[in-house]
Amino acid sequence: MQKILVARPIFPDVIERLKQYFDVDWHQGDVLSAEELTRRLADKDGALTAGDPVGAAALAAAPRLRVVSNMAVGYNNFDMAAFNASNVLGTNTPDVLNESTADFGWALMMAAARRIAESEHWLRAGKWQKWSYDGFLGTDICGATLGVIGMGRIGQALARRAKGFNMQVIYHNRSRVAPEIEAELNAEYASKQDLLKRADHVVLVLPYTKENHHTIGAAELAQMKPTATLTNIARGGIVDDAALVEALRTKQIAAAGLDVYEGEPNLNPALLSVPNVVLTPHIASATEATRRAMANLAADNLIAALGEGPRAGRPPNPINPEVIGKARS
Ligand code: 8YV
Repeated sequence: MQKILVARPIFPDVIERLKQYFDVDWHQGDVLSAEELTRRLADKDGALTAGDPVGAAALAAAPRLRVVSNMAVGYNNFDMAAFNASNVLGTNTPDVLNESTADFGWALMMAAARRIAESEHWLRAGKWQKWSYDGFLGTDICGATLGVIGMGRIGQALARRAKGFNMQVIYHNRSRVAPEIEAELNAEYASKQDLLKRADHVVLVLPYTKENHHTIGAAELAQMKPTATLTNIARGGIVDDAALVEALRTKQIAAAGLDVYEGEPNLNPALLSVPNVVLTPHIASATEATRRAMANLAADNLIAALGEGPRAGRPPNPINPEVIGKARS
């Protein structure tokens, strides 16, 4: 039997599925350190990760390893140049999380715009004595302009929901989406600068790459409206968190909603003392149904990539399909 590592606690029934095909080394404790992950990968043919960094050193130390299946759509934790150089396949879990993640983007955006977390904390602290005409005034969603940065599958699902709120949708992306998608979403392409100036609510849904590092920093925040909100459901590092803290403190923008952070789970401590930001612990895809679908898809990818099951040799979501069938190097 081929050997695999499952680097994280996941649904036990998915582990049972994997055990039908493989000798499973299941790590259920704290997140593995880089050294420990490398050590546990050394004798494995495949692995299932969820955001764990896998780079050249780990691959070099695991000569049998042929596939690493990430239980996430984002795969910035994989050094894909190293995967390609070693002919190791990477796989991810796109699509199954689009709707849950888009729902969550709206929840976070609306919570920020309508000051839900901030007012709840105030209420819980026993500060509610009387109604006041100017208590927790927020920014409207309905009829406002939504600015989506990153118009991939999740960005599109997010934009699709804007119709019900009678919003104008503008978007920025590496390249324009197909005209029929623009028409369906009633979305107008805009330069990043134009979008930042015009949007009432900016939502980030782009993958993390070197080029996207600090897509939103001090200069970009300075271009936004003082009534605007910023929501990040993409990846830490796309926003310069220190610059955001400053912009929120000085009310350069009205509010923010963050699900992801630079250096998470160790977020910038200054964020904790800023009232006008809603903070959630990377849970945009976290519904029971979606996380189950992601875990099963990650398992499907692993099983197929290692030549087992009904799709043997044809994993559904290869990131670098060009290495399929090539010998390990
Ligand atoms: C994952 C995510 O739960 O899919 C992604 O890219 O950010 C989340 O849905 C998280 O990355 C853990 O793998």
